[in-house]
Amino acid sequence: MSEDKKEKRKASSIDPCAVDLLAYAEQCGIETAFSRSDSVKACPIGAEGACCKICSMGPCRLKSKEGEDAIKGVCGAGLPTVTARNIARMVAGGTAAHSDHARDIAATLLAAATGEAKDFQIKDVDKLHRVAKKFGIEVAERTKEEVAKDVAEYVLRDFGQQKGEISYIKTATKKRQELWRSLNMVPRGVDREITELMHRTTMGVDTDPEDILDFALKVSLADGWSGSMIGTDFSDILFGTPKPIRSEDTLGAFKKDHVNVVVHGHEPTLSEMIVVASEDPEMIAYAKSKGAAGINLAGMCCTSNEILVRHGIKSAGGFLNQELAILTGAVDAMVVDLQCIMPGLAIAAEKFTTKIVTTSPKCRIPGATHMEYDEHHALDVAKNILKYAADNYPARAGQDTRIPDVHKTMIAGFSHEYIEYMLGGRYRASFRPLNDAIISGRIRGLAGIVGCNNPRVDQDSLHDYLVRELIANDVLVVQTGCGAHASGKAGLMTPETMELAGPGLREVCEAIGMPPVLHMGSCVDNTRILTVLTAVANEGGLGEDISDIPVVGIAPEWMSEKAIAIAFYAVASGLYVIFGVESPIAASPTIQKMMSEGWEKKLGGKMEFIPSKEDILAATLAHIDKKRDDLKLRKYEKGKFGVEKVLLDMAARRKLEAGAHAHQGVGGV
Ligand code: MSK
Repeated sequence: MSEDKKEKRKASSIDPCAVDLLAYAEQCGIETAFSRSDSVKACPIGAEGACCKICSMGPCRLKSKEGEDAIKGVCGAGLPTVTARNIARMVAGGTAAHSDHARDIAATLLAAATGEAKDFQIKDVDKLHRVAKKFGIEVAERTKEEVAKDVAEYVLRDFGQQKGEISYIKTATKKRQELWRSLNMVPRGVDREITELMHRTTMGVDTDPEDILDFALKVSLADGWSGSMIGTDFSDILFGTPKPIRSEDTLGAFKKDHVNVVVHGHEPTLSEMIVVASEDPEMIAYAKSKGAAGINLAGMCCTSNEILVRHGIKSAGGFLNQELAILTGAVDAMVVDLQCIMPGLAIAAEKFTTKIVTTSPKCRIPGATHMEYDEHHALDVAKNILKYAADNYPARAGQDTRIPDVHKTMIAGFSHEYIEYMLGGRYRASFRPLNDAIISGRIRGLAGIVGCNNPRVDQDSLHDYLVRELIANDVLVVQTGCGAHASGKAGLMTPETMELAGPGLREVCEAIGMPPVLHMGSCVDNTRILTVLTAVANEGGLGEDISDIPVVGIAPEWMSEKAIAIAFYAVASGLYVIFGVESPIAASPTIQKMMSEGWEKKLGGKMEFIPSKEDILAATLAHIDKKRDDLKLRKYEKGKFGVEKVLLDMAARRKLEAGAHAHQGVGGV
């Protein structure tokens, strides 16, 4: 190993379970993403967005000490064009991933409605009706299956539509819809926009950087206001809208004497069936027949978030924990669907008895066993997978394991519907109390801290710093994806965390009985944040649009193209978005300016890459305070609040609702 590599910072974690398992990996010479990130140097040209490889005249390395105008690719493309094209293609990739996930969920809803997927039922009829009404679909005197069929067919059109507007656009604020229409930014159909972006960015088509970025924003809206929103809504209809639920989130999720099965990836369909199958007495008896005490299910990444928020299934953590779970020596089967699944799983599994099971027709991994999921026989597939895991248990029985004895309680499941109920109660469900708390200065502003882990920084370190600092500064934090896992593992997702909050935020949390850090679900559930912010804007008092609200979106440890797609749709919706780690546009000051100042003028939102956590914090608070000033709200001062508003506590709210219950003669809370 060269001297510079020896001196290089070792990729590590602030999670004690990860630190112990990484030490074990090093001792045994087992490679992981952490060790590979130490030995594989990032390409400095590509990392900054300065490499063009869309044709074979290159790859062209557009780096020059004389500045971005001093060098061109063989075809004459300048650096801003190349950098814009590169990030635009990331948006296409991310939008394709979220939207293809959503397409499968919509197909499952349709199959459930027509009786073709008999193992799936429509669990949340209230949500089905709410979604149907958004699209003007009749619900009265119709069966849930009839309504679900119409809803699924209506929305499935979004994918292949060639003309018109995608369905959910009409749920944005009026002002935002008008802005998008004036900019020709409303997507016609998901597939059409992704295809056109790939076409525009191939050799010799669109070379105007601003035009490329504008179109990438349009594509991202097909993610945020179609693909991902469909994923969230339809998962709620099929499996239930999340409500707060207690669980745990650490690598201590395994049990030595049980058949340990990890479900990993993103889609909730097969994992829902595995939850059902794991509780089936026949399956438990089968596991016992193999010498195990039972079946222990744990989640990983966003599949974990899906079954965590609906069933309280314990999580073994986020993206960077996937190989570490195998290193515990306790996993009998890791069952994966798609997205964020490292091929390195199969390499790690070779050293243990763990079986990697791929299930999606879209995702195979050399070295894994493929047991294909089919929605028409979903429960049978789930049972076969559990049997396969149980059959593998005897190979591990009696062996040492390294299951960390670390357990962190968490409360997950804050859907936008529940937040509205939590704030106002069943009969007065409203975001008014949240708006009032921001107006009075008890809550300084809002932050969504979302996105991945990336071994180029210590696992969870940026998430943890920002969450703690922001709540201490009276900023209410919402989280999804692996950001939510970081806080879950750190024990920050409990009501007790209000001890760490500033005095105003703490008062609100105490009155409402909520943690200052809210788990809102998986990556596609970032659309829940869009829905909350749209409702906050429509509620009044904080401007007319998302761009007026004191709020910032942050992905401090991002790594995925999907994170870039989310950032683009968040900006297009009016948010200031900050990304940490590396900047894929660092090579081009023109593109940086376009995505910051340019987008702020055009869209009221902007995107910046800021490597230092202290600078991210400072930029977040400065933006929140600027938005407060623009709204002419009182200046935020810790511990000093504006106009006294009476916040209803739980007891007072129940009393009110009991009154409404007696009056209306219907079920109470
Ligand atoms: S799983 S996209 S590592 S958040 Fe949704 Fe986590 Fe990022 Fe995958």
